[in-house]
Amino acid sequence: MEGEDILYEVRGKVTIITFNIPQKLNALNGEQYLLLAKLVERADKEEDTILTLIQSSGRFFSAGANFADKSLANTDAADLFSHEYWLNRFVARNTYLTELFHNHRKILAAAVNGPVIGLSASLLALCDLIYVKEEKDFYILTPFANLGLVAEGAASATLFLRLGWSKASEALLLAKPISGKDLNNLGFINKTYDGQFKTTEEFNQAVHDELVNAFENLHFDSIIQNKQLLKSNRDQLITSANSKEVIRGFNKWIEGVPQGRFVQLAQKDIKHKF
Ligand code: CO8
Repeated sequence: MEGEDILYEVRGKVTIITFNIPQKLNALNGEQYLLLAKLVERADKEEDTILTLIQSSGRFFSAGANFADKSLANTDAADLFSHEYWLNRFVARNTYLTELFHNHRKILAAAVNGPVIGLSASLLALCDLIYVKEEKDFYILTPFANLGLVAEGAASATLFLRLGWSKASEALLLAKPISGKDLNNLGFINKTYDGQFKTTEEFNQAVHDELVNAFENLHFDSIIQNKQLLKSNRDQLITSANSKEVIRGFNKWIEGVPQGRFVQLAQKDIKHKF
C-alpha cells in the first residue's frame, strides 16, 4: 500500500486503487486527479496483472472535483485567469487522465459503493465493468452546466454511447442526476448487490473475489487483444471528444465563470438539483 488519499496495492493478478477520502466524499483536488492518473498508468505497466480495480470508501464513490481546493484559493488573482495556469492545471491534466483511462490495456473495473459526480463520473464511464453496491443509493451526476463548465473526461462521447442520446442529454444539457435504476435498465451497470453488504469494505472484497473467479483460467493475451478490439470502436470518438472538451473547458476558465460557481457551491449559495 502507498500514499494516503489514494491507495495502491497489487494483490495477485489484480491492481487495486482505492479512493480514501471518505470525509470529503472522495472529492479529488487537482493533485489527487494527477496522482490517480499516475497510478492508473503504473497499473497498466504492472507485469503480472490482468485487472485494474478502482474502489472507494465511505458512502460516495467520488463527489468529483474538490470545490474547496486550497491551491485554487491560494492562487494569485492574475494567475487564476491566465492561459498558463489553466493550460497546465486543466487542459494538460484532463487530457492526460482521460487518455490513460481510455487506453488502459488491462480490464478496468469499478466497485461502486455510492454516487459518482463530475469528472469522476466521466472516468467511471470509461471503465469496462461496473459493479454497484446498492442500486437505490447510486446515481451519476455530471453537473458541468451548473458549474459554468462543459463535459469533461470524454463524457460527451461515453454518455451518448452507454446511455443513448436522451439520457445523455438529461445528464449534460440539464445537469440531471441519472438514477441507479435507469443506469441498471440501460445496461450501464454489470451487477448490483442490493442489501447484501453492510460495509463498503465487504462489498469491495466481494467484487474483487467475483472478478478473480471470472478471469481465472482465461488466456490473458486473448483478454488484452479483445480489449484492444472492443476499444478500437470508440477510439476516434473518445480522442476527438477529449480534445474538443478541454479547449471549450479552458475557454470557460479563462472567462472566469467556473471559479465563481465553485465558490458559490462551497458556500452553499448554489446546489445541484436532485
Ligand atoms: N469538494 C469538496 N468537498 C466536498 C465535495 C466536493 N466536490 N463534495 C462534498 N464535499 C464535502 C462537503 O463539503 C462536506 O464536508 P464538511 O463535512 O467538512 O462540511 C462533506 O463532503 C459532506 O458533504 P455534504 O454535507 O454536502 O453531503 P450531502 O450528502 O448533503 O451532499 C453532495 C452530497 C450532493 C455530493 C454535495 O456535497 C455536493 O453537491 N457536492 C459537490 C459536488 C460537485 O459539484 N463536484 C464537482 C463536479 S465538477 C467536476 O468534477 C469537474 C470540475 C473540473 C475542475 C478542475 C479543477 C482544476
